[in-house]
Amino acid sequence: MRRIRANAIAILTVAWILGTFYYLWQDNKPQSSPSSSASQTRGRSHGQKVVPEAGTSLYLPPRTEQQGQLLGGFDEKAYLVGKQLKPGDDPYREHAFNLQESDRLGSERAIRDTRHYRCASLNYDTDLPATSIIITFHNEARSTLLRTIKSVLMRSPPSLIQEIILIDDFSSDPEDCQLLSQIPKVRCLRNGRREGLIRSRVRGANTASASILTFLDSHCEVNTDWLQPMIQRVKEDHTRVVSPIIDVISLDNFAYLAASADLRGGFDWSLHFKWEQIPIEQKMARSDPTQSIRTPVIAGGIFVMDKSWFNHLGQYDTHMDIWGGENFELSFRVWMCGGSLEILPCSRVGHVFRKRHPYDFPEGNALTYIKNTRRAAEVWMDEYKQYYYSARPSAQGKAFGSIADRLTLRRKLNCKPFRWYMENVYPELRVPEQEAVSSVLKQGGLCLETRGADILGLAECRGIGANRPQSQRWELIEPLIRQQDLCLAISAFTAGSKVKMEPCNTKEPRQKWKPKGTALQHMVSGLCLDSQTPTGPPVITQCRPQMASQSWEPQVIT
Ligand code: UD2
Ligand code: MN
Repeated sequence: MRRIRANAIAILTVAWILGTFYYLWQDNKPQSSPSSSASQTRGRSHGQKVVPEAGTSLYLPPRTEQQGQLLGGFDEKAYLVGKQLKPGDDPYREHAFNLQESDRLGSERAIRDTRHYRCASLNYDTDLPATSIIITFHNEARSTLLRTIKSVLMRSPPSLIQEIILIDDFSSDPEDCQLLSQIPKVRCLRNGRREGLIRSRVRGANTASASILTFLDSHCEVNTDWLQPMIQRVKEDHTRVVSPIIDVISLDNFAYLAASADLRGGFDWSLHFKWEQIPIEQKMARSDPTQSIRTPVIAGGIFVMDKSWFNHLGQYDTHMDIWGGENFELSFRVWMCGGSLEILPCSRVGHVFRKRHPYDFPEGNALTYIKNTRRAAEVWMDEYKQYYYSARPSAQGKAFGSIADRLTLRRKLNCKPFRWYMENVYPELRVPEQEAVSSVLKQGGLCLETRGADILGLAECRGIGANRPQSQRWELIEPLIRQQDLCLAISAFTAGSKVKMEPCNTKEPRQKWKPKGTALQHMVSGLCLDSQTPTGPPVITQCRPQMASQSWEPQVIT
């Protein structure tokens, strides 16, 4: 009898061990990636680098006592079954990721703790303030949305989660959101029309009751202790805006992959976001891998910010539509108006990076991106916006609405110029080499010329092409009007003041000009270059459009 019992125990033990191994194997098994519509690549992971896994250890989520009650009366099975892929459907069609894999995973899976091992021994204040989590979505898959919410509830200290605010941006099925509000702490707001993520987040922020805001995309999974480092940094200094390292959730097999910890956010002049290596000097100076990383811009979707600071700085530009550009606008504003942006390596959040937008843009994808980035450039980039227009010529002339309110905000907040941002925050962003194009400045049949050291006047245009004399050749490189090393400068800021030549200096306000119709306006005084009499030296006078003496036609010398 005793032997039978011993055998039974032995068999059960072996079965248990085999079962455990099978479970581990299943979990690590690479999934097949079916052919997909994802071939229309747009490279939207912006160069996020994934670090190969070193000795994967299976991390099981902490089973707190609360676990069972995390979802309250919410019927998870019914919610997920309500919207599953039908046999034969393309699993990538609706969401631009493999829905079949996402559904198969379940709502609560173990993910590897991808932080540097030294992060685990850091301590945080015991009295950190709670946060409102804000998640906006438009037709998100139920399985990814629920996994985002559950990961937050599972992997955050409950006392830090005041509420989770979902903004349903007019998804086709209102129940996607409504049903989730049965989960304790989850609130659901539905837009009466499609607003886009920018206005939706502002709506969420306006109803948030905590003093700290945390923004997440609707297809994330937060990792171990993701929240404490971010709240700690914001508590210490409310002007900091902080982001985690954004790990990669594969859009094909939903594997959770660690992203490189040596990256920060950057961009090129077309305002295209990209991940880039931390500059080498900063990398060398980093003795502590848990230290925060200063970043010129944030990716945009996942960040923590003090609510009063968010409001004080003007929330978002709510005239931006649907998607895109708001991350630049927010980043420039935070840096230029007295705050800072950083990435915290001890906070990790996974995100499904996609290769195309799975949703429509009512005004079209390209026009919307141009409108949004153009608003950011016009409000924040000062004279550097010319590089944006050179990199994105199609933006010229496209509608972008009124920016008067945002310019008022910038003035009210007394923000620094974009030049300051370039010199102090992002000196690595190179200003494109300007091709010096020589022109003549024609007025009627006459040309502006220099006579001797610094005297100017109008004279008959001479020579053609390469035979034009040097004294009639001008290079218009905003804001300067150059002739070799000398630049056009006003002698005083009052109307009637003479214009002369002096050594070029881009920081000299007397040398800054911009085109205004066919006139050339001095940027600081607002007065225009005026020939007055054809023989005398030019002066600056009140701008009067259509005045012949203020009309200058630059003609490129070929
Ligand atoms: C990145 C950001 C994203 C946003 C965007 C630029 C990350 C991880 N993601 O793009 O948050 O800053 O760059 O704008 O940094 N959504 C709506 N209404 C819409 C369109 C989108 O609610 O009309 C939601 C969408 O369901 C998602 C979020 O906004 O939860 C971001 O959209 P995405 O995931 O398509 O953007 P992503 O990750 O490519
Ligand atoms: Mn996203």
